[in-house]
Parts: sequence; C-alpha cells; structure tokens
Amino acid sequence: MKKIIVTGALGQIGTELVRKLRLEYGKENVLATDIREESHDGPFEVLDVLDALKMYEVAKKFGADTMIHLAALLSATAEIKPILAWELNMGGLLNALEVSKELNMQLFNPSSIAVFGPSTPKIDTPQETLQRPTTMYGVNKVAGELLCDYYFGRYGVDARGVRFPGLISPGTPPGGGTTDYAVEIYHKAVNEGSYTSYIAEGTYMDMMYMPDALNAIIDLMEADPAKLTVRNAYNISAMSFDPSEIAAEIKKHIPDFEIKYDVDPVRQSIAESWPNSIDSTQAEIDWGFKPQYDLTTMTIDMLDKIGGNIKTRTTI
Ligand code: AKB
Repeated sequence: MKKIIVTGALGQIGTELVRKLRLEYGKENVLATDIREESHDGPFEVLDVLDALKMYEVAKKFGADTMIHLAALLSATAEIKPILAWELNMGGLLNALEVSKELNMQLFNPSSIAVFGPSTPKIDTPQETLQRPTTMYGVNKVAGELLCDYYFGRYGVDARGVRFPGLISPGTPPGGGTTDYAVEIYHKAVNEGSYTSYIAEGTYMDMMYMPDALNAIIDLMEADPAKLTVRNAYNISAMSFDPSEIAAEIKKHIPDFEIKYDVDPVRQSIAESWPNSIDSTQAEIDWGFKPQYDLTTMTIDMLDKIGGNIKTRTTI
C-alpha cells in the first residue's frame, strides 16, 4: 500500500483507520472519502460509492494503488431498509471491484460474522462452513464475499477481506449494528451509571477492540499474496461475551454500575442467528493475525479513554 483511498471514511472504522494510515503512510498518501463532508485533516473528497464514474476519476486522479471500501449499511438498519441495503452494499462493492480492476488496485472489503446463520455451527465456527444468513446484511456480505472471489479468479483483482466481529471503540460510534450495545454500554456506564441492554443476557457474540481491527486490516493488506489461501474473507475474532459479562467487567471499575434489559426483538433475533464464537486459525496461519486486547484490557482502555478519570481497581 502506497497511495490509499478509503470510502466511508467518516464512520466508526474509517475515522480511526484514516488517522492510523496517515501516521504510517504519510498524510498526503491517504485520501479520505465519504458521502458528506466534515472538517478533515488531510486529502478529502465527497464521494457517493454508487457513483462509479466519480469513484474511478477520484481514485485515478489520486494515483491510488489501494482501496479500502468501508461504506455500507450495518445489520439492524439493513433490516429496516432492506432495498437500500441491497443497493448500497452491493452497488458500492461492485463499483469498488470494477474500479480496482480498471486501475489495478488492491481492494479491502470488510465482511462480517453476519455471513453465518442459524444452520452454521455456533461454537468455533470454522472458516469454511455453511453460510445461510437470515438477514439482508448477511445476504449482502455473503454475496460480497463471492464477488471478491469471482473478481480475483476471473480478473486477478487483489481482493482481500476479513469477517469482522462487533467492533468496539471510544471515538466515532457505530451506527445501525447489532453489536453496538457493547460500545454504548461503556458510554452509559461512565455518563449515567447504568445501561439498558437491547440484547438479552446469555447472548454471546464475537467482538474486537478497534486497535486490533486496524492492525488486522493493515497486516492483511501488507501480507505476501502467495500466502493467502482465502480471497473472500478471513474469520477473525478477539473475544466473545454476553451482556452480563461485559457488565461484570465494567463493575470492577464502576462498582455501582447496573445493567438492565429491554430486549429489542429485531436485534435479538439477528444476534441469535450469528455464531457465539468463530475460529480465526486460518488468519493466524496465513498472515499472523494476533489480537492484543481481551475483555479485561479493552475495558480498562475504553473506560480510561471515555471517562478520563475513572480509577481502575485492577491492573493489566
Ligand atoms: C453489526 O452489528 O451489524 C456489525 C457487524 C457484526 O458486522 N457490527
């Protein structure tokens, strides 16, 4: 990666990824794009990923050799707006693949644990297994994985991807995901001392702290292509917990913190259709995936960053 264009750069991943890429590759070598403009610190273009011609022109003018395509609707919003989800998630990716083919760019496409469904093995979900999702977002992500495989096999596009679990970060919040509760809980704990979870106790999902997700993107994109055995998307996960476990971890630092439940049937049924924990072995073998944060260390860092002055009662 030398000249990188990022779509959806103002979202949860994009905001932090652009900052990190600019530190590592130089500010002038990372072009942030999004459908809306905000104050920015480096090259920026307004780009609707459904506008294929503009995507091509912007990437060509920048001289990009890599595209990190993050613009998408997440799972819960996609259930409310399934047609828009299909159009944006599939149309945007197809444009990104076509532009990557034309300009000979590497392409990063984030997939998700949402590619799995109720018939998938729930524990240690293997890299290769049944993918019969019951959500529109999951359908988009499976089709997206297949498109990446297709463009790699048919045109030699250097497409790479991971199946992200829920991503947790203190900065720009996620929007419209099922795993978002695991971000909201920290903010509510610090600011209000309690949190009402829309996900039921006992519901396990894979999660990862943002610094590990950013390292995974960069490590995968820098990996020797000859070592990559997977072109659709690698399973990666750092931890798996249910709402009561994250609440218990927070309570170690904020003893009066309380969790309550008011389950949202839509997001609960999405969560129940996903695995409890996926197996990341293939990513470890092929490109050395190794997350640094677990629930304990992530909680200390999140509370520190959100609360600033929260005193921790544990040590790392
Ligand atoms: C969501 O909850 O929709 C996302 C995801 C797991 O892809 N965080």
